[in-house]
Amino acid sequence: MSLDPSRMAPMANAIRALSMDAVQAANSGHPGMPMGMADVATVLWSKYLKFDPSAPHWADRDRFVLSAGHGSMLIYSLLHLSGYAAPTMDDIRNFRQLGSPCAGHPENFLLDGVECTTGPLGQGVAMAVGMAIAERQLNAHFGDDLVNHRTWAIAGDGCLMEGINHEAIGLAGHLKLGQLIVLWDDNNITIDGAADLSTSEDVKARHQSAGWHVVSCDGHDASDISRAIEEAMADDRPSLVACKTIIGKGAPNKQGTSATHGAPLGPDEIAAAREMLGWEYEPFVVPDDITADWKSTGDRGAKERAAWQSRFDASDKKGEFESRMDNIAKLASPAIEAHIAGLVAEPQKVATRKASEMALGPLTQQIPHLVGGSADLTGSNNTKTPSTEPFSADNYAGRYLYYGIREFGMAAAMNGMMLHGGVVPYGGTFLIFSDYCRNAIRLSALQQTGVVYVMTHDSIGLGEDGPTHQPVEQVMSLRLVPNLNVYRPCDTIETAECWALALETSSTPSILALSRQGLPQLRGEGDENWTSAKNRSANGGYRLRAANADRKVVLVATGSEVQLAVQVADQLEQQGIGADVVSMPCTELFDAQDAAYRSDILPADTLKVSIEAGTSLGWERYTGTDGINIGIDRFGASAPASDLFEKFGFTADAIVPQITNKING
Ligand SMILES: Cc1ncc(C[n+]2csc(CCOP(=O)(O)OP(=O)(O)O)c2C)c(N)n1
Ligand SMILES: [Mg+2]
Repeated sequence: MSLDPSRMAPMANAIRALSMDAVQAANSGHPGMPMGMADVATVLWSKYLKFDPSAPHWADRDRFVLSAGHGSMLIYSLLHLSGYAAPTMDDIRNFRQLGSPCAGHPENFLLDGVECTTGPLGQGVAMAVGMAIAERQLNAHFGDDLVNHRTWAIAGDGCLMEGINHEAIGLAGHLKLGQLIVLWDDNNITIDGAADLSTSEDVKARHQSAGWHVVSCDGHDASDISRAIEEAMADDRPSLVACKTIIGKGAPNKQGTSATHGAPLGPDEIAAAREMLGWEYEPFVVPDDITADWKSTGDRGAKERAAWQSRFDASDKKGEFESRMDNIAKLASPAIEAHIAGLVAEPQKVATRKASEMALGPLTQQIPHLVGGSADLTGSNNTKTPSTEPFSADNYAGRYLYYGIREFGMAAAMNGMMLHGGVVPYGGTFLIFSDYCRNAIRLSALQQTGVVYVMTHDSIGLGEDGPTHQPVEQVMSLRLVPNLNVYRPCDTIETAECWALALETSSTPSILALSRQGLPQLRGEGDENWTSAKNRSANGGYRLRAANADRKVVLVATGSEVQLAVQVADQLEQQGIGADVVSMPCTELFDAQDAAYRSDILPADTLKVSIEAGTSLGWERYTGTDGINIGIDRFGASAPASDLFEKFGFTADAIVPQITNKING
């Protein structure tokens, strides 16, 4: 159907009314952005966006990202009005209240149609880039018949001002992601006042120089908006549509000012806005004719979906496509069985980053979903395998992204790829630069996207590059993030096990903290005929070696320090002091074990000693306050790794006396 443009103004006003009334009822929220972008959103949803409210998970739907997440009432209005099952009008009435899916900022896990969680400015656009990458990747394999959709993002001045925007548009321009269209709410207002208080950059020229197509329009003129969108759709570059808008449009005294950005308009201004808009209905009432117009916006998508479904049903790629969109959990462990058998037969002393590459060999060979990459550290992160050809503008079938020096952009793009579906991304950088991606890692966890971060050079053990590159607080601080599994494996077999676990937890992201330096293989015995049931890392921490003499000590270590714990145990045993060695590759998984298991591994009547070349704070949870925590609570130094471990007390000779002194009182 094609809506009469004159019908669009009342449709847009329905968004305005719902937004100002919901914010007023909550006495909190952001009316300005939804009111300002109501016209653009109405044109997009009624004429161009490919969606079917009755099938929100339809794989070939367009993706719509509200990057300016503070304007959440815009997407709640759109979903409700166009006929999604949720949010209901009651949900909208309860905007921002406990239990309402209409949270302060849009959350992907609360509502279908909210493709990603937004609010941290800039990341929505960067996730949209990831979605557009995933779309092209799948298109290259399955063709236009099954995968051919656009990714749309609405972005504010803030989204485009954030540093991550530079990374995101650079990547999108380079990859020529022509199916990506960003609609810029060009209102020259941010919280502090006029945007030009803080910026005078030419946003359009910046996009052009990054290889984007740029077009402008009057964001309150439906036909001009259509013209610009059609131009953007026709261009084979990613497009920025600069929509000149008035923030809070419709509120006669406050529109155009930052007063409408993030506060209720107040009863008087709302009454005046009703007058100005000719909106004579009570709060949360939308008249039938306007509701009917809105409901009809989904008709086009329903038809397109039906046509897609017939193509899909007739396609010889149907089964393959379904398995691509499916969870990969079942595939991960079987893929590494032969690899682990090889390690049992022939132990290998390699860095865990190398062990990761070895595990990735069969994983990427057997799991087509896996799309790797690195932020310009491919050779150091060991993320590239023979099965993953580069993904580029000339080869969207590729499975390896050269993200460039864009750690934050990479992390956000990976979130977008995973949220899109059909693709499970992993990406590498140095662990120290996890801080550069930090808020995207947090959003992986919040959004329940099981992306895998391959973060190498995980301690002072990286040596000569010195303290700028040596993680100290990173491993422990990442453990603080809810719903994030931080793995620090100690050898080849643990690394493969952690990879399997990381891929089996599709709604929990994982960080693999991997060593630069070579580590002996400590596992092998008992690992014959390995299957997922024998994945010892699955318990998070386990007894790698039991005490011989009467057990007095339990040494708990991670990653490169597990071999050291073994040396310490040897020396203690020589003195007749029994010591268990517990390897703890993932504290989160250990915490999830039952109390009996945990107290068997960390018995109350022993001296517990943690050894990790990182911040010691936090290890008391496992050692008790009367244990010993061997860590490093200062910045490292530039020197060969062995000298650093010696200087900072990570030697058996330095640790053993601390333990014997404590035992002997
Ligand atoms: C990373 C980040 N920094 C700061 C904020 C707080 N914040 C929310 S909206 C906004 C700026 C608003 O400017 P704009 O994007 O132009 O939105 P508009 O006022 O036009 O709606 C800020 C600073 C945020 N949400 N995310
Ligand atoms: Mg603005």
